[in-house]
Amino acid sequence: MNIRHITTSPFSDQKPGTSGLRKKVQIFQQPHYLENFIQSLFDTLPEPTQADILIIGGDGRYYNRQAIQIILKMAIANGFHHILIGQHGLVSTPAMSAQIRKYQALCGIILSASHNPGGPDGDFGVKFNLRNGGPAPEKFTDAVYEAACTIKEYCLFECDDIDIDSLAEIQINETHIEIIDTVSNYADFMQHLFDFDAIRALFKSGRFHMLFDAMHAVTGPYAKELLQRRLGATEDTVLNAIPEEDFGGGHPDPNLLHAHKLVARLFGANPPDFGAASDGDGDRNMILGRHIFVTPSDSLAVMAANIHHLPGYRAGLAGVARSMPTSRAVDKVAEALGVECYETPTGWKFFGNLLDAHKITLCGEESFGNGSDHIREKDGLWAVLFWLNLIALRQQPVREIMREHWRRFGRHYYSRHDYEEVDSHAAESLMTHLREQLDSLPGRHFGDYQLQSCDDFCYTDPVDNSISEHQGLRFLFADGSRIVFRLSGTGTRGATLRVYLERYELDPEKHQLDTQQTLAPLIQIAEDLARIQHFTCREKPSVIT
Ligand code: VG1
Ligand code: CO
Repeated sequence: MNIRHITTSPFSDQKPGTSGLRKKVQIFQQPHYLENFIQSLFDTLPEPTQADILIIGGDGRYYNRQAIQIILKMAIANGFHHILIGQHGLVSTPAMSAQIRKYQALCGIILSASHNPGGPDGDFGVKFNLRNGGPAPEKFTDAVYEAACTIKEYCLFECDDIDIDSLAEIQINETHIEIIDTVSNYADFMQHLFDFDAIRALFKSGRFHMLFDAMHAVTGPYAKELLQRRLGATEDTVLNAIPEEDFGGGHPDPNLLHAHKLVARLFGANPPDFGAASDGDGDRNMILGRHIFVTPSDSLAVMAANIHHLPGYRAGLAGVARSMPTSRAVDKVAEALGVECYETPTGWKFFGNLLDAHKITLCGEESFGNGSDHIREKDGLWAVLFWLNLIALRQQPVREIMREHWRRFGRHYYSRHDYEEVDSHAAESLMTHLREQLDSLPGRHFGDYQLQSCDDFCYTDPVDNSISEHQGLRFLFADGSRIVFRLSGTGTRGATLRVYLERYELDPEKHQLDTQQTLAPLIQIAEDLARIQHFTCREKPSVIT
């Protein structure tokens, strides 16, 4: 047997964040770093039985291939009998979730830092999902961290690198390895959820043109298969379709800043009817129409209001959930439909329990993520297909769909202001400064706005009663406006302060205003409350979405 036991010692910085362990590539490349974390994961999982499957894949970023070889050799040494690997090492996050569920796998390891840039100087990450297809719950990630803090040894099977580019089955030692095509599996799955005939007819009419920006990340092959091959969109539909290790030098984050070329097309002369983009690992989405950007929070609300028209969701909604900072647009829909709306902390892992318990059908986050009970992750292309199906059914442009939605439910003007890479201590001080005021602020007036309540968001999971504290500071005003402050759990340098701003407007005459202007008074209040300029030493946010 070629199993080597290698002596190691713990690293102090392996605590998983909002979604897995995310660090600079150079950190992951340190001797034993990836190995320690993976061994800690394997030690926390139940001992694999003959039937247990492990799936490995990533978003194709720099270090993906090397990491897969390391994990593969460790998995063989750790007694996994059956391992599936995405061809070329590629598996999008939603496709991973779908595969885990399809094969009832024990665990899926996703190598991705999601929307963070890649390349030798970029970021790398490891996420792990368990049997239900979703990110491991906090109890599990805490246990992995504990194991990582005391690790003394890991083991590795010594063999040549394995060819992950051809679809094949390989036997090594006691382990059966299969290289699988997750693209066609995922596309087959989507076909059951949406009315492909209706979408095909829409493209065939010749009156509808769309652009999808894969941002040189993992969704390129999936989007080409679905949109161009199966749905008949023209060959020029998918942009930047080839996954690259550095995402073509770009930042694979589908928002107004990083997908600005696509945005310019939709807001320029002769725009296509519909535009969409997704992130590094394919779980995020951005939706655009002619001269209109649909905020992710609004997208969730529109989905909730229309979901029962779609083939996979004829039974309607069991309930909905949104992360706390996500705008309350979906709450209005839930109220009108008489279904429960849950408010969870940021990060997809909190939706898993609600989905498993059939308490919700649909969920989403303001950070360009929506999903449903079809898997246990957010799903970028799924959201795009949802919108295409909706447009095909309603025969209306995106702008018209939004206008009608706001007329019925009111409009939530919404924006997120991010201050990236600020000094970690300064960011903590800002949060402490805010926390110290929580008791004294309610009732106070800020110009026309009266603060009704504020708190440090604490979530009690309605399924397993687990408690998650300090999930962000909420400031609610008498007119329904809201400001939320929280620190990111996915950054890899310094701290990122996120300020979420929201104002509700019922009057249809006021549904076409400029978002930043409409939110200007709240932006000022956020500054007054948190002294952002003072603490961060920044005059303006790094990113506004
Ligand atoms: C960010 C988003 C959050 C999302 C997370 C993972 O986290 O705000 O909504 O769930 O990224 O998304 P944070 O802690 O930086 O705010 V992804 O696309 O990395 O899987
Ligand atoms: Co992502």
